[in-house]
Amino acid sequence: MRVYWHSDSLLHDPPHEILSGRLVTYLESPDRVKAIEGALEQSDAFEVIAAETDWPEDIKDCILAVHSKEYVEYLENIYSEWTAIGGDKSAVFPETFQHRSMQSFGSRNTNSMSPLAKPGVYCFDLSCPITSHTYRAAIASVRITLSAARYLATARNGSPHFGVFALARPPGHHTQDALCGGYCFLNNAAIAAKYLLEHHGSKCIAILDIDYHHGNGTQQIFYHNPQVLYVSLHADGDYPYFTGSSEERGSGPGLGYNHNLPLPRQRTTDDLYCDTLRKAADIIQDHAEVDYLVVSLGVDTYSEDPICDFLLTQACYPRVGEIVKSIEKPTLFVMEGGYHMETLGENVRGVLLGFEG
Ligand code: Q9C
Ligand code: ZN
Repeated sequence: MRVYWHSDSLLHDPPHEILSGRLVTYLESPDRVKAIEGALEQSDAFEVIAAETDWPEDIKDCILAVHSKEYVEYLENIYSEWTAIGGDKSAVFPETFQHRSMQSFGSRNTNSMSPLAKPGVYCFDLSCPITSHTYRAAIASVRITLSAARYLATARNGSPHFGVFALARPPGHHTQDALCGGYCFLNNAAIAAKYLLEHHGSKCIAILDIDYHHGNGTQQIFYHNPQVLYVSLHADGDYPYFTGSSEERGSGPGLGYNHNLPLPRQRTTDDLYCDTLRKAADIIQDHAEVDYLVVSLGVDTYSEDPICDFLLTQACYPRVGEIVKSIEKPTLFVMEGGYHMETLGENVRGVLLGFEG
């Protein structure tokens, strides 16, 4: 299986985040990519390739098909604006959040706002510090994902379960059209889905999100869109807290194209997880019009993950890959979360080898 990565994605390296009120070392570290790459290189089954730096299609247009222009300009410029007025040089952090009850005077143009105010408009938590290199790393992450998507669309062989892995970082699934959070700045999976629809003649994409956390960003981006079927397995009642209920089914023309399968924290075992994943696979197979599968791959479902509460063992990951394979679609795996450094690489490898099986 081909694996795409890019060294620029390591440049995003904030010193800390605020987790449950504590200032802690940033969990979503560049070492994650190195650990995964190291594990994949140990197997002949993978070929690790650097993403193209010269993206022929305009990468900016692919991003703007998902994210607002104002938001992308914010990501690009906020670090220099913030440091120019004396903000801490290590990273931009929100100082306040624009609560919905503070919007009663209409939405002011954010251009006129203080650099101290803007993060409160474009960010929803304290896990998205923006450093001098964050924008460049986020663009690299998109580049990785689009290179993999293009390979999938152009080089797919006859095999019904042809797959490619985008070793993307920073992750993406918490980013909405104009809002970052949860270590995510640009929604790689969503941008890839749009790209396959707009540049490779796809009629319908399924996004299967198996990160531990609900992909509020991906859900929001496609909530009204029947061309993107979003199916998510995630922890009930955990971060990002306000989304992910099974009652969220999509809206307008998108009604019926959003499926949330929340699972209990502390009680989700290998068997319960795989049974539920098979239900997700059935939902996707009920939509015969799906021509590509994008998997938002998180392995923060592992029992020892430092911020998560499922009980999965390492033996579960090849089973997960096998169930994804059973969907029988050309499949783009996109890296999302997973924070237990000692097993991160092996667990990702387990899923991919289970798929190749
Ligand atoms: N107690 C991804 O896995 N902090 N993002 C959560 C939970 C943010 C996770 C705190 C977690 C974001 C891509
Ligand atoms: Zn996660």
